[in-house]
Amino acid sequence: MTILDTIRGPRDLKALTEAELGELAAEIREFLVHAVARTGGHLGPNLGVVELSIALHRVFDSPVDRLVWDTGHQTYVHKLLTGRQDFSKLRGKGGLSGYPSREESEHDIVENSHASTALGWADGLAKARQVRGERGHVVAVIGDGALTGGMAWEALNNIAAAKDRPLIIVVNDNERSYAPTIGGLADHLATLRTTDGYERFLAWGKDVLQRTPVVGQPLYESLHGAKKGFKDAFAPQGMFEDLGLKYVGPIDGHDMGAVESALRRAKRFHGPVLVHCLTEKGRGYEPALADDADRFHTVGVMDPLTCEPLTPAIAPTWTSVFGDEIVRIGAEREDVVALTAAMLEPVGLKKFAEAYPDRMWDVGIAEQHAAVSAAGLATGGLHPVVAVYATFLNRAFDQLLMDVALHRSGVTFVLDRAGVTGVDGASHNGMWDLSILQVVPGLRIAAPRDADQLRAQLREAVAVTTRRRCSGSPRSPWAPRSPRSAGSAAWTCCCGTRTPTYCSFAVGVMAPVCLQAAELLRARGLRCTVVDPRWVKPVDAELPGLAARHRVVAVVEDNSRAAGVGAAVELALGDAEVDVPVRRFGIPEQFLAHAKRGEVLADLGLTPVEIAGRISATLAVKESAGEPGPGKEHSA
Ligand SMILES: Cc1ncc(C[n+]2csc(CCOP(=O)(O)OP(=O)(O)O)c2C)c(N)n1
Repeated sequence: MTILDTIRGPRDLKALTEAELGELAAEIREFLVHAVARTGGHLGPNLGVVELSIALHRVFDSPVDRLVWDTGHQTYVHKLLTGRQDFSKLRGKGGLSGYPSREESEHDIVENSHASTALGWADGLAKARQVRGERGHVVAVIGDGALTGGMAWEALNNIAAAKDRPLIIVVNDNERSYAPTIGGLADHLATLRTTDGYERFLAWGKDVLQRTPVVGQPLYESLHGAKKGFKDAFAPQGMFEDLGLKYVGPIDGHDMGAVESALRRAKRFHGPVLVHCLTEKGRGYEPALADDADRFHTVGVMDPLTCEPLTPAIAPTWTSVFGDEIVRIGAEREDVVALTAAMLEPVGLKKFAEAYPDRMWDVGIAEQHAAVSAAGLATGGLHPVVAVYATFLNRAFDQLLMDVALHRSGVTFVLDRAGVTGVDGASHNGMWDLSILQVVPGLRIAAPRDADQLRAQLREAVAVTTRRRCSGSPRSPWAPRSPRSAGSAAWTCCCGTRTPTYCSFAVGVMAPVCLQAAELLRARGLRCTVVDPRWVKPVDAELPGLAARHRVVAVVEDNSRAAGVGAAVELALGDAEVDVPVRRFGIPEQFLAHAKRGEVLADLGLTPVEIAGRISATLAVKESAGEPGPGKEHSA
């Protein structure tokens, strides 16, 4: 039996000896490598927080003390220490979530995996404690990457304002998001990292000066209360202390004793305090440490010894299709520039960055800034391409609306991982973009159905906005969206006949699903037209006329049914006085549990069989109501 086997909850950690704790850390790393290799998931970030997670659970009493993990991708160790050791179905249907989950455990508070929110949550939790007169600590753990997000700074501003409200911020500084963290904050953390002078000086002062007769104690006290300028001579605590936070660090995040003693000091402090821990992403696993591109931030199913992938490679991925095409466009067009919010490689911009380093910016986890900066770049005469995961564009909605669209800035947003993404769970599905973006005036949205369309529509987006700019007419943002799944959903045929019964508008990768549904219905004698509208916003002016020649219109999208393309089509038909019923196939208003994309789509009824069944049921109802039957001539 291993020590890990004996850990049923945080209490079991408290009695362990130093040697046992070291052994436990090694066992956890071994466990993580093998478990995550079997299912895929976040490996590097978790290998980096083994000691930190153990120390947090030894020093604090979760769930009475509140531990909030920013982003939550680094909570596998926390899960292991809080009674969740069955990783066999991690991120799979019915298995553990890849992020914190309230359903799973009372130790999990925040399950939103969008970065930079932990400090805001902690601020609220600490205020609630104060107002209700409750005891207990509030601790937020945030990475140096997440700390680049503007929300983190808004929270810091508020947290620092209450000098008497205890709140502990642990900065897990591994110097990286996926890639190394860059920017002014990263530079500042780097400076702090190299200088533990002040804390050491104080420790030395306490030890030596307090033993020095007569002048020792007063001198120590005056040094301890010294002004910041003096402190800066020993260590540039700068920013955090200027804000009004007590700064403790930097601490070696893999020295469990040092982390524990820093956390105990922080716990005794009656105000906001920041503990700066230095950790190593991928710690203890050689293949990860050797991969400086992203230190195994996320891995697929792989052999833990060779790191060879064990699932068939998807080639080419949508991301790589975009990545290659944008490099070609970059060669033809010097005004095309690109931005990423700390996800250079995941969104496919690495090759562009290598080819045109002066035309590429990683802005940190700062989607809002990316959008506004892009508006500035466009106004300055360039054509910015902002590549983000669809789910993270939610963050930048106001900026897209007010700074990009209102100013008719020629910006192309490329929405990676649009639609149902599956295993990353509720917060990672890109299932809202087609709804929230419907209301943005002037914005055009493409939903490419395959790799060729993605290339073509990316070019249309970049070219048209530029042409408009040259001609002096209004520019507008464009947003091609592409899913996570393979980029080879070939558009093979269209089942249109002389007198089609129903018309199906297939949004992007739902095209093959619609074609298969059409085949099933055709076998039952129902004739149909399947349409790929390509640009799903605005609704093509010809679509109402086309719809009018059918008895039912079905819109199939892997986006929310509320306010999505289906709703827009319905509106367009209504405006054109076309009285044909629209059936919206999409995602109901709910958050989706983690499972494979195919499983999620099946549960939602977004399969050819389900769609065909529902369309034929609608037609049957119409027929029994006395309308012309399938195949009969119908005039709308
Ligand atoms: C708003 C938002 N944008 C992008 C991401 C994608 N993302 C997940 S983890 C991560 C890097 C986080 O870096 P850091 O906070 O330093 O944690 P580490 O992985 O290094 O432990 C990013 C960019 C996200 N989760 N949320």
